[in-house]
Amino acid sequence: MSPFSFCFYTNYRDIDLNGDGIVERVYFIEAYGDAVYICINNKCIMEYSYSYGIVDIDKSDHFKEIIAENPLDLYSRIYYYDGNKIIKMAELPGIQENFKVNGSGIIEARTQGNILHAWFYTKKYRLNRSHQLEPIEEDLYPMNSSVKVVKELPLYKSRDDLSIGAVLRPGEEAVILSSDNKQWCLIENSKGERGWFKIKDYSLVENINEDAFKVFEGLICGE
Ligand SMILES: [Ca+2]
Ligand SMILES: [Ca+2]
Repeated sequence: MSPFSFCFYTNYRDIDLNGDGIVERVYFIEAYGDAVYICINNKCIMEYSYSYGIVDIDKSDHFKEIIAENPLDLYSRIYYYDGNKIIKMAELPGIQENFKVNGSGIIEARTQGNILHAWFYTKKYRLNRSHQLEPIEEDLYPMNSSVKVVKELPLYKSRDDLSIGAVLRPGEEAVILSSDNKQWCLIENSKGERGWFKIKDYSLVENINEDAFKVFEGLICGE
């Protein structure tokens, strides 16, 4: 029985979360303000989510996981139940519809980039041996943003070689192919010439000390 059996509880589901053949009851209880308790049987933890889903991140283990989503602040917390405790696994950006779960042990989360403009990439998280989700860091993430060059931009040959290679000219079309999401972007013009530009302070292009929104047309303003 719930310790809050006198309270109104919502969104309940009966499901075996830890593979022991015994069904657990999952439900919400309203707390105060925006807070709720998310509960499994008689164990509850405070949350700020408005809905939850149950997924199977790794089909080869006995657990199913709970995604508690907060659509206002656009994050989700992932939990599992070990038969005794509700255990937090990770907090991911976005809500359920931003996630892809295919049972392989990896969650893919559509994630907004940290530099240049409002672009999105897929960030992957892997289940580790402690049944926690850890991010998989990648060297470069695809961006594929089409832009028009409005200010001449000399490009560095590589991230290790800051001599100038290709030069982008005003009026030409280009595609920002990828970024490390920290400071580097790889761009290619329509002639197939490639090079790198370096970003600091979100959108300042270090190569010419000019804001990217004055260098390119077609970037998307973030919030
Ligand atoms: Ca169970
Ligand atoms: Ca599983």
